[in-house]
Amino acid sequence: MKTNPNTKTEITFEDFKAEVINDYKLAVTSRECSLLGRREVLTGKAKFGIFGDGKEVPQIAWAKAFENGDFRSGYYRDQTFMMAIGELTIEQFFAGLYANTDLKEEPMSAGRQMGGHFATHSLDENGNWKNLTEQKNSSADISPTAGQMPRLLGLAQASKIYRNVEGIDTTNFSKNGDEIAWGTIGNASTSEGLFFETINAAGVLQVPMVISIWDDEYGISVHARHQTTKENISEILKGFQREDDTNGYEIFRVNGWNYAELIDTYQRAAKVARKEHVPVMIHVQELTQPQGHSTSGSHERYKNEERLAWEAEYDCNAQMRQWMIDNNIATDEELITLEKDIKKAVRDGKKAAWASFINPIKAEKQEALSLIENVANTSSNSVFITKLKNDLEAIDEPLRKDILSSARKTLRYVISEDSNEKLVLQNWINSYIEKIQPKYSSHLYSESKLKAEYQSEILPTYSNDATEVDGRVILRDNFEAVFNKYPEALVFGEDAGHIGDVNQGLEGLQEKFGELRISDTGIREATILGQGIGMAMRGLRPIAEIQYLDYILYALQIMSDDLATVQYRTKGRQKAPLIVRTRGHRLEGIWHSGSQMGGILNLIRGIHVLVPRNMTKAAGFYNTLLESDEPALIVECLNGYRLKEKMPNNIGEFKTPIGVVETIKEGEDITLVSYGSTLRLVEQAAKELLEVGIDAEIIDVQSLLPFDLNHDIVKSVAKTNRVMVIDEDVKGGSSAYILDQILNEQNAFQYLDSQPKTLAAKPHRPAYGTDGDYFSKPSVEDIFEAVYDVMHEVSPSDYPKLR
Ligand SMILES: Cc1ncc(C[n+]2csc(CCOP(=O)(O)OP(=O)(O)O)c2C)c(N)n1
Ligand SMILES: [Mg+2]
Repeated sequence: MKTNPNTKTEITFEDFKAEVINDYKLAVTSRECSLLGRREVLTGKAKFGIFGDGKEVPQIAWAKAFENGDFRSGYYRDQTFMMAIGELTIEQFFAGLYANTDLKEEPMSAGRQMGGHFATHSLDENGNWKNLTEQKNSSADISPTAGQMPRLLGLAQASKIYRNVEGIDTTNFSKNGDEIAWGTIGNASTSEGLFFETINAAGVLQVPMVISIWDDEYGISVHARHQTTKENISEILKGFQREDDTNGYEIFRVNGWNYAELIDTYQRAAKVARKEHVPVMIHVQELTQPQGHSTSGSHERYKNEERLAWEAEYDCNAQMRQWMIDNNIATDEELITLEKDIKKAVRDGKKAAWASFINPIKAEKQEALSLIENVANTSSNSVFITKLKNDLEAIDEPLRKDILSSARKTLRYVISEDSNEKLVLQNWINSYIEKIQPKYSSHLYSESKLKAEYQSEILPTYSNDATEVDGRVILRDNFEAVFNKYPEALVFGEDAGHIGDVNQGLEGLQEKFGELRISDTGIREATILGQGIGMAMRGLRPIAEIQYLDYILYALQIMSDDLATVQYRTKGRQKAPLIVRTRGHRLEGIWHSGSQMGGILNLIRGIHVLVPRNMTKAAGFYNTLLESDEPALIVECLNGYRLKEKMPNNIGEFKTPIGVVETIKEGEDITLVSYGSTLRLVEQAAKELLEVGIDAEIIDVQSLLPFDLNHDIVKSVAKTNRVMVIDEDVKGGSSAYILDQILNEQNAFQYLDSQPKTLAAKPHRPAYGTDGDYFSKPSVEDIFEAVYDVMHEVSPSDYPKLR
């Protein structure tokens, strides 16, 4: 049997034996980790555990086919695979369970994710790409079932791009596009729409993706008969099998306890996918779950005696063990000794992991104790403080919460006392929070030198004879410059290819740059997003187009759960600088007016949200983002494509800064804050307000996330002493977000002479037609009257009641 695809000759029986024994060792080590891991949760040392027991053997077979440069996009059962590729040690496994915040101890997420969520490092400590072709890669897991699927598609597509698009520097990312993206998913999770959407898309795109379905017949307690038609996912997906004259899949079925067949299957799967770029599905059946789903329950509640007996017999490790004995690879006695040694190694690893988790915290506890004691010794409330100290001291295995909570409570007993000891404790608490908080809060955004905020503005410049063109022409010409400048940039979406998008911002570009870079996709927003995430994780610069902002809701789950958390959940060791392009605001009707900004803003912290008021600003944002390493959503104004703008002569070069507002009209009486399409109405209302003697200042936010980094809005409010936020989202949506920023982040309250106001749309979706819009969203008259009312309150005599 060949177990290494690169080995041309058959290996000797002795070599083969050694390899099998090694594999078995790994399977047993992983199993011991699962067993002990569960105990750690049940005894309270860890909070939650979800393990890979019952899925060990197929993962070992898979790891043999997994090469440097390949990527995994999987789920919480894959611990054995991670161990097999050398990316998870026993200590690291337990460090994850304990939530060790030290990335060196817990490289998956520095304790941010619960155990069982795996990742490798694509970036070094400064945020620079490592050479991904020289390591085995795992994109960082997320918990939502099937959420790994859209990204998997993009990881696979990257190989196709690297193989077929010329001019890209592939050094760190690809060798001739030979990399496979390997996915895993549980049988029950194949019920999710994301699974089916991805399967179809990969069949269309013909990308090197191998998806393994770990089938244990259950999804927690729910049996396959409630999950899958015919209770068999590969049976119902048979139609995807490629035929002589069609695209499609290679589909394999194999039993998860059959070591030899598994190895053979994975080798064959790898060959097809790697060479031919054909997607492969491996349905791994007859798997078990020896300890049940997770530490939250026990499977005896829902599996009958017969099933439990079957699971005991067909446990993949037990089957492999028996196979080894039957084939004279090892004796029962030898295996007993081996298993005993492994038990000890896992126990030792667990102990070491616990020590490295708890010892630093114990040291912090000692520091706090001595400072609290010092305060107690000098305070008239010594009794109470000493009790706090004793309570903390009694906690043998403290958490940071215990330490900080005791220290902070101590201060309450010395509110009206002054002492040096109190000062020392106050300073310690402040510096402790400063030191510890980033362990939990850093890297929501990039912390590298390529952070988008660091890109400075380059203004558009104009020649004397600059012509006025439709806004979409500026975008189009800018995109052309972008695709010339960055061979790794590509755009895809519904109608984005052949016709150059529904508003022709990409007109003619497919002819210039080819179908791989300017592409049409199916109608499948979630996987359009996933394509972008996966390709961005492999060094490309994708622009994923969502045709209308209204339909981003289909992709919002993936943006929120996956894209927005990439940097955070890996503590900066992976990135996906994807640009999501969409268009919205102020068109027609319930599903074509794109105003749901509040929902979006609150769900995608971690992604920049940019709302340019015209196409020159929009083009400038693309140029800024392509020089940075962060994901962003750009919402182009739907009604701006045909409005005239002056054509700049530094197309592709000018940059709109991130997080910087712009004052588009100066005024004395009130600051009006808005963005996007609504600004045009605000400008009109401001003109009309001038006629009645009200001089409003107008600020275009431009960038909702990040928001006004220079705090320019409060400077305006300090001058006008009044503020109103106007937008077309519902009340409590983005206007509430903006007002919160102005009041709580910028402390504008101290400058206000009038109540700060928001003016937003009606709570229902916008009705169709001109009147539908007028009676649904803020109109020029609404804005005029709202502002006038504020001034009426200030001076009823100057501004008598309108109505
Ligand atoms: C979107 C979503 N819904 C529900 C859950 C809760 N949940 C976690 S695992 C799971 C069952 C998954 O079963 P399966 O896909 O068969 O994987 P297995 O655990 O059996 O390996 C469920 C319902 C979740 N994590 N995400
Ligand atoms: Mg299952």
